[in-house]
Amino acid sequence: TVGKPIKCLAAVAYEAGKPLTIEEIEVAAPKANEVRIKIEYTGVCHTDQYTLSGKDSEGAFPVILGHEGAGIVESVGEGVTSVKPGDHVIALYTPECRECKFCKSGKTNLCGKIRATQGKGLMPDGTVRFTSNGKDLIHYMGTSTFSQYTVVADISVVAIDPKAGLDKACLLGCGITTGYGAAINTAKVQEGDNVAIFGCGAVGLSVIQGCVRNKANKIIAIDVNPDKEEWARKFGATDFVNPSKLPDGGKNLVDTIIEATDGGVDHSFDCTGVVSVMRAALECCHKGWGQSIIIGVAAAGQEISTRPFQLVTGRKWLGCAFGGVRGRTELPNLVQDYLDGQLKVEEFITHKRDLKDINEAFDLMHSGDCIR
Ligand code: NAD
Ligand code: AHE
Ligand code: ZN
Repeated sequence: TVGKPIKCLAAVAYEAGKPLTIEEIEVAAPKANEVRIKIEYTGVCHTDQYTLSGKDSEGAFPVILGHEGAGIVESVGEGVTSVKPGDHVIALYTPECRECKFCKSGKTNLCGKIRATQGKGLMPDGTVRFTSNGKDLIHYMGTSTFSQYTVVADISVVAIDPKAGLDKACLLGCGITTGYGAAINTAKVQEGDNVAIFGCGAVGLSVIQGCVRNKANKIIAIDVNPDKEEWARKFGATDFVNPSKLPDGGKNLVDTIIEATDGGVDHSFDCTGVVSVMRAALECCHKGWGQSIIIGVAAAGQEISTRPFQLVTGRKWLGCAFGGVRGRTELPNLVQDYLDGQLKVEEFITHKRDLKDINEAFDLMHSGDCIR
């Protein structure tokens, strides 16, 4: 049977730097190998704000943003076998086709199958499923969760245990999985390691959670927002440094961390997207083996730098997207960890807003008491 378009509300970003417009849009039926999802909940991630700001080199408008969403499958196109109507699902901005060179390598979670069209805001066939007053709206990160209904590729969705509330599960669609995975999959933090986490938003707090799980020794959290100290300690940080409160205004941040850890940390994580912070994160690593993981997303045109000597003397600079997690294979296990009480998720939820008030959610992101 051929599905019908659905009219629903969505938050449309018409222009960089402007608030989202809540309006009725039309969502076309899923084509072959596509899935239409009724989005129940979505988080707002710093990356949505970054694209809305106009600093994303791939950013394009008008667009429906949002990439941290969960919902219920409404209908599926021809050939879809992995999910069915009624399934509770999380949308995946990092798809998993299991047949491209990347997926088959076993070395990365970065699936290549639809990356080119996804980056242009298009479905894999090069067209869009959203219109407003007859005009096309583009997709975002293959997910576009700031809409009551969205359409995604079937490789960009995973079914989960319906026992997990979708208001919680949506956060596994980005922030929590990203930080937790970076600590466990990418850095492979070991028992007794010393670590430094720069930036204590949802991503940084999730890195802390992964380091605690792997029994790290010193877990040093760094943030310029003093309100984040309480948050970092609640998630298991053993130390907190506010660079702007150091005697020298932060210039000695790297030395402070090196002194506190007998020569530097085993692992550091940038969860800010600020390139000067990325440099500090690398340079506070231990000579010979310390590694720094870049998670933060930096504005178009920004570049990282350090003295090559930092790498000559054995430090490593790494990075990851979505915590190195293969969504279709691994997310059901993370949901299970949450259900078993092994993974904190509810703790990240500080504010809830209706879709019509989504612009408030963007404003709240800048306040210290808002995590997600
Ligand atoms: P957030 O805004 O909630 O948190 C960022 C934190 O960094 C805030 O607490 C802020 O006070 C702190 N900060 C800012 N500048 C700082 C500085 N100079 N020194 C120390 N702390 C500073 O953001 P989030 O949602 O947790 O995301 C964090 C970053 O990770 C963003 O850049 C986001 O775009 C990126 N991100 C990347 C991935 C990925 O897959 N690689 C996934 C999710 C988010
Ligand atoms: N479009 C940006 C790149 C942004 C970016 O790196 N995004 C991450 C996810 S951030 C989630 O909050 C990602 O998945 N990267 C891998 C990829 O293939 O995009 C730019 O700078 O052009
Ligand atoms: Zn995100």
